[in-house]
Amino acid sequence: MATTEKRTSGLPGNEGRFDSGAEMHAPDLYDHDAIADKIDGLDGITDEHLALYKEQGYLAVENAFTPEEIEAGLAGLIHLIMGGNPDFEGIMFEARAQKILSTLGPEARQDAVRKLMYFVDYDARLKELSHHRKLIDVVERIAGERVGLFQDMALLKPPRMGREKPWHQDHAYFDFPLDTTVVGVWIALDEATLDNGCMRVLAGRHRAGPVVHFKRRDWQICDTDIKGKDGVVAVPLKPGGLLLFDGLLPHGTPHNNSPARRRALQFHYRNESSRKWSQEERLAIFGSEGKDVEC
Ligand SMILES: O=C(O)CCC(=O)C(=O)O
Repeated sequence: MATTEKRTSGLPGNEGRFDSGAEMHAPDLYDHDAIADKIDGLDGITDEHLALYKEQGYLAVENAFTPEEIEAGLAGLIHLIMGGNPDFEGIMFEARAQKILSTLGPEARQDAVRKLMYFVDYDARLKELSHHRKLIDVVERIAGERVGLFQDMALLKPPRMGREKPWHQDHAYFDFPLDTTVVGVWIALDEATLDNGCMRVLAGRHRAGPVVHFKRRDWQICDTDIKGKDGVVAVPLKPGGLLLFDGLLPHGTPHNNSPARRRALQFHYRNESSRKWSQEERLAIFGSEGKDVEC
């Protein structure tokens, strides 16, 4: 990988940014038809697996990172949440934490965070994960050329509180033409289970192209476009497992109703030869309500 693109979070200071919140999703919105098969380790990915990635739009891999690497990544996130790097401003808290944030101690404060954005330049441990040689090799095999990291975020679903990330295509958030290879990498830092909000994907649907998104509980695919569709695959993962997925693959995660944390990193890479689009070009494809949205 040659580059990390220069990115800014656009987020104001650590203390004041809250998710907008939303009503609860329908209880059956994330029902699944199957559980994803897993590959053991990034070294285990064969050309047949890559062909499967093209067909189904995702690959799930257990043991992609060692426990030490995951511990380092978590330590990096917690360091940033606790204000360990005063230059870092990319934290958003859960809407439900708004009234109580100032009363929270360090542990409880961590469980009020919804997400962190654009952090790899603020913590070497997180940067190392995003530039992990074995991971980049796999992403470059998918892209067929060198890739660059263009987005990094971490969505943490605090116990009981972590709200859903409604069904969406990540490409809808990015100003890149549709022929860009966008590869998402979602890394489990805790065990991600059916109960605490593991990923759900609509297998193979990336091949049918873009879906118009609307502002509902988020910038999202309408529930009615998902409900009753065959091919929903749930992707529970152990810590250190990861999901590789196509930028056009519809995916989402339900509310965390469990007492367990569900913390994850998400990196996005694109092929280096890709062009940029204007926001207007993106909105013309994915829907006009998606101005200035972020994943
Ligand atoms: O981590 C999650 O729950 C979902 C993250 C996601 O899909 C996204 O932000 O695009």
